[in-house]
Amino acid sequence: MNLKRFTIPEDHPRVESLRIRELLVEGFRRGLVVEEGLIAHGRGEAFDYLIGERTTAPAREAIRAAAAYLLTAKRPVISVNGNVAALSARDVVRLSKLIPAPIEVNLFYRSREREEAIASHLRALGAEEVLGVGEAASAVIPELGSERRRVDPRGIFTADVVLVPLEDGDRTEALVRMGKVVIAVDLNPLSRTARCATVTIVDNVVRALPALLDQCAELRGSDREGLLEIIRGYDNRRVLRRSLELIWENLSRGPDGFG
Ligand code: PTJ
Repeated sequence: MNLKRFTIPEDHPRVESLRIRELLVEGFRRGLVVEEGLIAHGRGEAFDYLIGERTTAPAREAIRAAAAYLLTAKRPVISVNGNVAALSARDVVRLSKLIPAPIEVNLFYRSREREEAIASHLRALGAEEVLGVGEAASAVIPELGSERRRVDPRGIFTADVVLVPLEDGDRTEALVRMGKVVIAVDLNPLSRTARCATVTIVDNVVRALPALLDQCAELRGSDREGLLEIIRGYDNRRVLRRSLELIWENLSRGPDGFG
């Protein structure tokens, strides 16, 4: 199936951003992404612009802490929604093998068709087992109204560390209430997800996941005490504040602050 409709000129000044959009549109046409996911991406793009469309120093600090949490976890899990499947499925599969951690499909706009489409997309890229599809999501996150409450007892329900790249806030809050460590990737440092998560990586998921892979590969050989030291030294409030200050600094340079 040829999903390409338009050619993006290589020399376009915003070629990278346009390519990312195209991945989402392709994901939408394949039934992975929901219409609302395209809108959510637009909000993300606006914040990406404000942080300078690069992985900032505070994001790198969060990525380091995220790697330390994932590598010391007893039962880590990677949660995947439609946007993440369209943008970063390959990196999710790589990360799942490297940590190692199972992948669970967990959707806000849940439908069996999308669950299956996302799971088979991940399997086609090498995922061995994908949790959370259909009846497998038989456990319930307490005090959560959305469809995201239904989770796999072998995955998110019993996990100690949950990676939620690109998320809506209510589940992050509920997972933290359950005593879990939540690592979020969210371009909006002011979102509820960003403010509730244990570790918030304020970065585009397309840059954050490759950086997290590199960081996990680098730290994998470290001893447990060294990783726990990274965790103890991490302060998410400070990192969020620093991300906001960077946005402020970019804005205060005025029209010349942006490329
Ligand atoms: O696939 P589903 O059914 O689970 O639905 C997925 C969406 C994204 C539609 C759903 O989770 C949703 O509505 O999310 P929100 O509440 O719009 O939140 C998405 C957050 O992700 C916002 O804070 C955006 O700024 C942020 N965001 C969007 N694109 C990216 C991003 N963060 C990192 N990388 C991106 N590419």
